[in-house]
Amino acid sequence: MIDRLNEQYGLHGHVHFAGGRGGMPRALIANDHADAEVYLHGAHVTAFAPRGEAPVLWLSPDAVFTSGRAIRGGVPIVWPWFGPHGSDSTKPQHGFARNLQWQVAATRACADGSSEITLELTENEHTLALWPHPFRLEHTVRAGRGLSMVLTSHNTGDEPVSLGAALHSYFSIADITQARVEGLEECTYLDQLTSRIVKRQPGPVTFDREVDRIYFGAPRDRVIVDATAGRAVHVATTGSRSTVVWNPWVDKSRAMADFPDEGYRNMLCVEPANAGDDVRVLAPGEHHTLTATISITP
Ligand code: TA6
Repeated sequence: MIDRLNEQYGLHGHVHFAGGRGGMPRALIANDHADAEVYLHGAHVTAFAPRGEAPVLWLSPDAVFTSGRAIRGGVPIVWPWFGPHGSDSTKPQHGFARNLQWQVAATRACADGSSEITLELTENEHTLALWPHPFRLEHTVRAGRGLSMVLTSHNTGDEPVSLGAALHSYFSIADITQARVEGLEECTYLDQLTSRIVKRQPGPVTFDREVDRIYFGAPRDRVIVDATAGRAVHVATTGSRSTVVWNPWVDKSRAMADFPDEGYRNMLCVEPANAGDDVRVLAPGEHHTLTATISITP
């Protein structure tokens, strides 16, 4: 399979395919500007670093690479629902797209020196059992000076569908107690820990305990200031009016088998999403695009 992928989609100086953890196939991007890694499982970006920069994404050292479950860290694709299923708790949290193997649809060497790969997922008997709708899901990842991810949902059926989604991005943080998120000031948010709506975020979001919030508001750049690392991570988005911010803190870290007990100190999730009441309804034949563009400044 790896040989066929390299024959069909390998691009010298940009993308090649290799076996990864758990024997799972992955695309390795290496160009003049950056290194990145994308598993076909879940179309899951597991690594991104501009050349000369420390890794931008956090990947759990205890992550499990097996079919049917999500890799912990990087950018899991939450789709077609965010959080627990609306009515059936036996269905997987955050939907099924991150638990399944996707197909490579295209690779491209871009004029600016960045590299692009498009993966796609369509319905099968497993997805239809969980969500009785046909669909085509495309994820285009472009790695260069920045990382851009474009998740396009196509309603290929003849009924309207309601979609929840998130680019559930785990960022690498030098010290969470010295980090803050700017760009959410004044936003209303749903506190997932108390199920309370809080009217406004006073100032930057800081972290001294578990934080699990869905912020609502028009898409603006979110900036993660990692003071200890002396850098800022910019997260721009389109197609989203909800941003999820999550740090599990110590108790949740210890409760997750694929997450180091102290892992919360060095990670933070800021997730462009269609979550809460920002779910999107697609008429037959319609499509919706959710994007995240990540860049680093000193
Ligand atoms: O994005 C925040 C969240 O919804 C949290 O509530 C937590 O459950 C996190 O996602 C991770 O979920 P997962 O299913 O990947 O363990």
